[in-house]
Amino acid sequence: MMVYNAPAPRQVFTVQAPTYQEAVDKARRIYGERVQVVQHRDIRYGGFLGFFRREGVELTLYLSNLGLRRQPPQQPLDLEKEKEKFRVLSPPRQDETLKEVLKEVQSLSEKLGATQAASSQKENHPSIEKISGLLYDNDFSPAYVRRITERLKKEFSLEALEDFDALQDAVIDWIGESISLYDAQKLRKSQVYILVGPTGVGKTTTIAKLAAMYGVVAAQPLDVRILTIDDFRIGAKEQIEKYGDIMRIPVACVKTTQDFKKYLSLYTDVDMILVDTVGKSPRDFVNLGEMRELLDAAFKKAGVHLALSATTKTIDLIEIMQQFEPFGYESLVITKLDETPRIGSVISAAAEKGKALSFITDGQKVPETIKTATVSQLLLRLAGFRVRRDHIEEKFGEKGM
Ligand SMILES: Nc1nc2c(ncn2[C@@H]2O[C@H](COP(=O)(O)OP(=O)(O)OP(=O)(O)O)[C@@H](O)[C@H]2O)c(=O)[nH]1
Ligand SMILES: [Mg+2]
Repeated sequence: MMVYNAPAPRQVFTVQAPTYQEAVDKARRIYGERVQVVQHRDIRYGGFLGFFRREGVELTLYLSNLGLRRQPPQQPLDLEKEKEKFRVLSPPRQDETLKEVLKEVQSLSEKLGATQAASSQKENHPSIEKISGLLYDNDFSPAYVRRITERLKKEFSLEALEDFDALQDAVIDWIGESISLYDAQKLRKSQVYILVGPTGVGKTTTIAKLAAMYGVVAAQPLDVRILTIDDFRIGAKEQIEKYGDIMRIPVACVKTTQDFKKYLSLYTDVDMILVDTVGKSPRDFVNLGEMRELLDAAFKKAGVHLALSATTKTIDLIEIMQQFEPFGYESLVITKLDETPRIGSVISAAAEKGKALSFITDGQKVPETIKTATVSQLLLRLAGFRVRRDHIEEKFGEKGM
């Protein structure tokens, strides 16, 4: 919302609107109940470069101190009375006042004209176009880019827009603020970690990385088990068993809900049970339903997390997120960040759906290519921007650690 400076008492100012009533309403909305009409005149106003100008009314007003005390704040303005006041002020003896008022009106109209010109200049300002180009280069969604450019137009004056470095700093800060992070500490409490997601995004690999992270390389390794419900494809079970063997972490394959329940009751003393799920296409709802049933068996102490590949377009990410919504997933794991220099699609989709990021993975090697997501790591991946590492680490460094 535009911020108006309240005029000093007795200082005149103008308001323009299509009709007298709308002008009064607008004045009261902006300046409050104390507005008093000094004069009104018919004008042509608004428009762009002289086109699309509309007919309307311009009121000259001032803020009354007296009226304030007499009039309760919420009492509607009596239009007839206001018009009457205008008529009272009109007679010749008020000539001097009117002259002054008109002079003031003229200077205010000039100021207003300048503001309108500034806002249209901002519209196509090279700095804003450059920022928007950079955001698109990073694959941010059109909606996200629009939000940023609108905010720039609102918060930066025409002169301030010339300082491109300051603009970049602000935009990077805003992007950082739009990223929400999942508190990884919660994982230790939920015991069962279930990773869902579309085919081939890297669920199995991520489960292996998490098993290593928590069960092997941690300062105080947890007692970890892996369950896989991916029993259908040739080689799928072997893939996760191979990792399990190397890390000496037991891997079990579950085929039915009964199986799943059995393992959960067997593993009551285990610190963390990582569940790798079958990678069906998110469009395959029947299978999602089956999987949901399986997951329900562990639901109370389980946290579901959604794996998404950073190489996916925003619009597809949003569709996938929507289709996995019935699982009530708690966070997003972003995989394959090494395969794309562009992180805008992931940031845009997560911001749009209000989801938090927990981990990012950036390679095929197990276990070193997984990290707890931090704002700084993501911002440092922005291409084309001048990213000040010191500044963002100071501002966001602690988040997600
Ligand atoms: N570059 C890169 N490749 C990855 C990453 N994570 C996984 N992969 C690779 O992506 C491919 C698929 O990984 P999987 O872990 O089998 O994926 P999945 O989601 O379990 O696949 P399905 O079980 O078939 O749905 C493998 O070649 C992995 O090595 C990553 O962070 N970066
Ligand atoms: Mg898999």
